[in-house]
Amino acid sequence: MTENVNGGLTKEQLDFYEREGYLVLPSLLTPEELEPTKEAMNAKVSMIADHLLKDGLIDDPFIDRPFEKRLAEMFKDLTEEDFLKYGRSWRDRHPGYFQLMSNPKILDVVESLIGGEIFSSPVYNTRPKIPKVAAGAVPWHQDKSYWPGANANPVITVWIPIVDANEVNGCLHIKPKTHRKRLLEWHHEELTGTGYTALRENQLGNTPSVVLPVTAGSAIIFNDRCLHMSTPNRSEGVRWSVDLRYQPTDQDPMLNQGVGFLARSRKHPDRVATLEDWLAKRPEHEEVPS
Ligand SMILES: O=C(O)CCC(=O)C(=O)O
Repeated sequence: MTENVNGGLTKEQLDFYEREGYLVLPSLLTPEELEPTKEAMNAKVSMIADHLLKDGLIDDPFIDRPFEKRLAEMFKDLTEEDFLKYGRSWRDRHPGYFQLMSNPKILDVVESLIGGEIFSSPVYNTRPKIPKVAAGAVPWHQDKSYWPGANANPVITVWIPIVDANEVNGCLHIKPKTHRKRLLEWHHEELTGTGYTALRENQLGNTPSVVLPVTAGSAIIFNDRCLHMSTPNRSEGVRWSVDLRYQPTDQDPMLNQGVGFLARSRKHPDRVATLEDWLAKRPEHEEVPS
């Protein structure tokens, strides 16, 4: 594979993405680069442990358990409802997430796809997928179903597992070549009560799906038309992941979803958001007129 001296995607990778609608970048981030994200996740897990202790639901905060086990063990003897009180996915404004969203390696990849004026979407999720919680599994959908009216095309998802993701703990599945589809008519999933947007079997087409097991720190890139899903976690640990989203700055910043930030600007590097801007949700860093 030809190396790209600028750090972004190679021609082969770009061709694959264009053709198949997704791309796997094995080991994009080092364990050191994942540390701040883990710190953000650990901070939330410790807060939840404190609540559960206070409510008398656990008598041990499982403080000595490894990162990939602690949250699962805290909820092992509790109910799905106990877990979902804290949300099926999290969007905390912790510096660790800003550091990840601003990682130059990720931005180089995104720049290869959409150019050097990059807006980091307010829609980013931490997914603490634990065993036995139905809301951890995500039905077939297009991300665009969550912002059907937005003038944003394409929104690029960068999906990063913080532990190895595989078929046992519920990795991503993707339908190749669906990235140019229009937005399909979706419904709210009813079986498990998650309310996720979902597609019916007869809308999925004949293309076989691909299962994408990847190691921690790898990245899976796809756009908001590409059909994807993930299966339940049948392991004993947590399938930790984050999904980040980026789009060109001249598109809808989707204020109804929250406040994003200017992650990279080749034209106006001085306007790129700092951690302080992001923590303060400063709107002037949402979009830069070109
Ligand atoms: O992480 C998952 O299990 C599902 C992710 C997903 O559906 C998304 O990022 O849009």
